Amino acid sequence: MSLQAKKRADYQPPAFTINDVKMEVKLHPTCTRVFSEYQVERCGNHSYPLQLDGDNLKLNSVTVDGQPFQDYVETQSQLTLNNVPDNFTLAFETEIDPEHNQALEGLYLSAGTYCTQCEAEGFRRITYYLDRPDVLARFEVTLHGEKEKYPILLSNGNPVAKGDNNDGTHWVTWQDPHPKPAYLFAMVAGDFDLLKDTFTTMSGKEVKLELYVDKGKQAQGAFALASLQRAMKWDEETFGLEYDLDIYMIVAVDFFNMGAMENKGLNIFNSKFVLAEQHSATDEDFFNVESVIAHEYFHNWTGNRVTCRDWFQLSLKEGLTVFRDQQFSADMTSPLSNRIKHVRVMREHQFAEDASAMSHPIRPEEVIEMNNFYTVTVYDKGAEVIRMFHTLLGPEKFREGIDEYFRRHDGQAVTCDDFVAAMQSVTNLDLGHFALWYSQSGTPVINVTTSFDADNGLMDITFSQHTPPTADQKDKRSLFMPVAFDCIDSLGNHYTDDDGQVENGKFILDTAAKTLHFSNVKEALIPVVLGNFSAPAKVHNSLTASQLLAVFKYANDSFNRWDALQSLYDWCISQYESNQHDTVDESIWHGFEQVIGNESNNHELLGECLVIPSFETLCQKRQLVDVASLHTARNQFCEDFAKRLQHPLKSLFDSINTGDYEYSQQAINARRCRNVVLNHLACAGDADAMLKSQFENADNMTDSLGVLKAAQGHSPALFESLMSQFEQRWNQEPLVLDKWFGLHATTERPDILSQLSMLQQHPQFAKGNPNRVRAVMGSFAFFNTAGFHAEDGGGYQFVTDYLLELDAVNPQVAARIVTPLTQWHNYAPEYQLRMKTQLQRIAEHKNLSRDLYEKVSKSLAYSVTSEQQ
Ligand code: B3K
Ligand code: ZN
Repeated sequence: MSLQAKKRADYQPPAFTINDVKMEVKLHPTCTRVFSEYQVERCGNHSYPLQLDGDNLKLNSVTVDGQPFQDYVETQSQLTLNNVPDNFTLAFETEIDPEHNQALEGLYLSAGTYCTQCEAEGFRRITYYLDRPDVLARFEVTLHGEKEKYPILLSNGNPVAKGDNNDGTHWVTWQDPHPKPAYLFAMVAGDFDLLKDTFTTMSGKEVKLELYVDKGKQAQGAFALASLQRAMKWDEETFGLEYDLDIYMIVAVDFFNMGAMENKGLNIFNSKFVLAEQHSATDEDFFNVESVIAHEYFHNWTGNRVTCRDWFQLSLKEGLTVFRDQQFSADMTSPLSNRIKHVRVMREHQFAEDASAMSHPIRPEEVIEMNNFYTVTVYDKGAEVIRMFHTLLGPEKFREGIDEYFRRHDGQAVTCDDFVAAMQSVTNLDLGHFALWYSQSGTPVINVTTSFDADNGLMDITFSQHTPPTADQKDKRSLFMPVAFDCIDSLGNHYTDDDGQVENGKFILDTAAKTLHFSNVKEALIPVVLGNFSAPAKVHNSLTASQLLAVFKYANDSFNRWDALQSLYDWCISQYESNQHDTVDESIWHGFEQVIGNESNNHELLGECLVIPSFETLCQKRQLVDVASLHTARNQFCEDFAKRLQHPLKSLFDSINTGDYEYSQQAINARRCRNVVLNHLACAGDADAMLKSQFENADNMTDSLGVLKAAQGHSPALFESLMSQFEQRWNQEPLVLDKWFGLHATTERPDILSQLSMLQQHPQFAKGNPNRVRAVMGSFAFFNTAGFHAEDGGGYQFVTDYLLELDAVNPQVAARIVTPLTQWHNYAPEYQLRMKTQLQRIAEHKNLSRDLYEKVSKSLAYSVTSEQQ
């Protein structure tokens, strides 16, 4: 196992390429045989040997141009063939053991289904190959399997032949006409229910759509199929992009390391992002299904047709595809809730990653285990960078740039620089400077300062930017960012700057500082900064409580309005932290009351604005957090909020009539708002009757879960009894049971560790099932603040003990769940010490995976400077 980092700067083009691949796969649980035949071509004039990647394969035979070949060396991770011709046919046979493959990479057999996961470097677990994204080949695959157990045999492209063998097995041959890198390869064998439909593309081609789900789950697949059709249409209308094969297949499986995978023509999905119907799925589940279905579909152009030259360029496909799915979801649902959802992810998780030992630019410079770099930085900050292109260029120019990108690079494996160059070709803006976003890590901070000259009616507003040093990079430069800006006074009048630097509601901050001047001003103006979160930055804009309430009332941008309330909540909680509860005075409570009263019909806005910032978001605005004191302050504020505002909240609750279940945006907004309010009412106390009544009458999962969440923190006895009813009802539905596991794991109670142990003993818990492990251990580590950060260090130790076992089974999932421990730098010294003690235990563990090694060793080596604090 190599623990050496690979560096972006060391990229070399491949010495050989493979143009055509023929594979014959004979499925067997413990001894699957793979016959591979490649047309290999030497690239350029050199005499290097051919080095193929492999991972734990058993090699049975090798031929070159049909002749037995012996001049090779085999190691655990490579097959080196010496003295090969310039153009030749290489054929060999390897053996693998899918049943014991619990890492769920390569070919694995879980719950009676064979399936594959090859991104990033899983194909080498199936056969020897040039397993890198810049080697593109045409694939033909013949799959053989037992006919009775595996009536369905799938691979990429189109089925071209099939037949029966005389030993109870059958076979199907698939051809994919589009050259592709091996990470997009897929195979599936199993027995499924099938949902079928078609889509006629804008040029009139009929595409077959096939969705494969577990037996008996057909009714839960309809929404996903309809989402696919919406995504196909949207991509034609928005980007002019059409699908390019005759068939598009999606298979849902229960054992999957992440959300889904965009294999060419054969997406494989975690069933969590396919199955949805009103009784068992929440509105959020429906939303996620639609967005992940769209994301994987959009990859067909941004990822598959134009792919990445090397894995350092991952954001080329992921940032762009996340941006595309965000735009799609905004068009299908609600732009505001979407934007808020994404900003929450940025603030809670991406800013935390920037501040941690794992900080990296959206295009990382060095990597030990590629699977560790499917991060919120590469994905979500990557999407923010694409969004800034969109903001800076405007939608038309952005589309022109995208068209040019496809015109130049369709069928190629390219870099982020190629993307920027295509965009640059349609604009006069200096994208050279803008491109710093690809190489500079860290969260920029925009400081807003004002000076008001009352005598002359003049006001200056200065914006200065700096990016604190990060673990991976000390020196930072000024970034080029679009700053959406509005300026108001306390009565809601809007002002424009004297020099017209603000154009179309934004200006460009591309230097260390910039000042806007205002004249004829009668009172100190209120700067309203970063509308719609126009750049992935933190803003320090010290507005008073009454100014924040004015922003909520008068700002043009709904995101700014929401954000003003978030800042106000944050400020109130900080007053509670320093025991100055009284500074949160009547005028502020009255302000909140007005928010509720004035917007009572705007369920979308209130559904977002009445959510108090999470503990994780609050952490990002604080240093060396004393967990217990911030947690207590937040809880106290929540309680006061609920009690003081109980009447207006109750009237709001009563005024929202959600009616019979309907999946429409209006109904979703109403349910969301009602459940947010329900949570406050439960916090105020005496709400058991309401909770019970909603639980008993709910005709949908959103409302049932709304009750459980509200009862969880505020009505322990009721929570227990509802949870056991819930378990009985949903015992046979794995996705709903995951919610039950997750609720238990996030309940704050003194005996949480023994609860967790009991959950792990539950007959339906399995260490090999990533959804279950995430529901229990992931939920606990990420979201059970009191339990995970318990002052005796028991929470950290519990997670560590588990991770050490899990690492031997599924290192990818273990490396995800270790994340909260690696973010020790955020907390007060006594917490840091306890967290590092556990990280040290992991570091000392024998046979640690590369995945955990990379994250834990970096985290332990990190020393935080005062500048970073
Ligand atoms: N491209 C895959 C992610 C693969 C993760 C490998 N560890 C899903 C997606 O982003 O669409
Ligand atoms: Zn993706």
